[in-house]
Amino acid sequence: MGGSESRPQTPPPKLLTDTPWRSLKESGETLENTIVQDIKRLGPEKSPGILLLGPVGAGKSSFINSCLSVGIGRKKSIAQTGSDEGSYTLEFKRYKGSDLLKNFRFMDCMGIEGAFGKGFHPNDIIFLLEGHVKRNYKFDQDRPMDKESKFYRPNPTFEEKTHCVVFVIDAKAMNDGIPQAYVDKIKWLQKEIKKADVPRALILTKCDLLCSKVQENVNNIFRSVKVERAVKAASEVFAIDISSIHPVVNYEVDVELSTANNVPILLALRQILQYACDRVEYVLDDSDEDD
Ligand SMILES: Nc1nc2c(ncn2[C@@H]2O[C@H](COP(=O)(O)OP(=O)(O)OP(=O)(O)O)[C@@H](O)[C@H]2O)c(=O)[nH]1
Ligand SMILES: [Mg+2]
Repeated sequence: MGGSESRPQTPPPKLLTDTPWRSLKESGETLENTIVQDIKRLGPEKSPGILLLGPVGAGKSSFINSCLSVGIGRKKSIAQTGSDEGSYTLEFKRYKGSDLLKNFRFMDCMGIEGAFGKGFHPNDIIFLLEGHVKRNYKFDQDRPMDKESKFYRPNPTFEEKTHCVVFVIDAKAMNDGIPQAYVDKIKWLQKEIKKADVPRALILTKCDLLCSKVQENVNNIFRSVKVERAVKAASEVFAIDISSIHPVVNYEVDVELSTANNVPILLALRQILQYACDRVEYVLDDSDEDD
């Protein structure tokens, strides 16, 4: 009798939970249609602006492409994505949605880097929230925008301002542990955003790279143990409630849209748009009282 044969084997770690960790009343195409209808019903009086922020290579530009694709019902790849030594996106870009997203604008920024004097300059957030930055402004890692710049807009309109900030974080990096320097920069940004009363949501990208079960089938995203862990970690590290954190797989590999990919993106999008519309309503209401 060989001793090794009778030794009890440790079962492999569970990759999927028995019931989804995020409970949803519907699923599949039914849920997809419900969310699309919910978004169609959002009729903001003025067009909100959504600003994307996050570390270099986290998938900010890809998430904008995913949203614009879902909005138009076919793959759209207008924001430049890729990887480079530093941030791939170097200029401030604004993209207007079409069809389902015709009332919304998305704003893309240079990526945040951990080191001081590298990547997105945190002080730029103040001008970005207030709408002072014109399209194609080339971010300067050493200094924030100044009022003398030809890209400085002195009198922004309501629609040029930011009405929701979306932090984009790589889910795998979240599980591996985000370096403290990034966390500190993001926390500082959050403080400024809170001061300006702008709502925040957080997207966890690349869940396919975090969990093999999600890679196999994106429908597993709300049953993935690793994804759930990443969501909880993000909530703790960035002090954002779990219900405002959304795991997704961006449309970077697939050629065609699918319900499985659409659903997590739409769930994220519906909340971001609702937050942005609430902010628009609040600001307009507030300015009425000033009259
Ligand atoms: N597998 C996978 N790859 C992704 C996903 N999202 C983004 N990527 C890839 O990650 C890389 C970086 O994505 P970008 O969208 O350019 O990231 P970014 O945050 O805009 O980066 P910077 O502009 O450099 O700050 C690209 O090669 C994308 O194809 C995802 O959900 N899954
Ligand atoms: Mg980018």
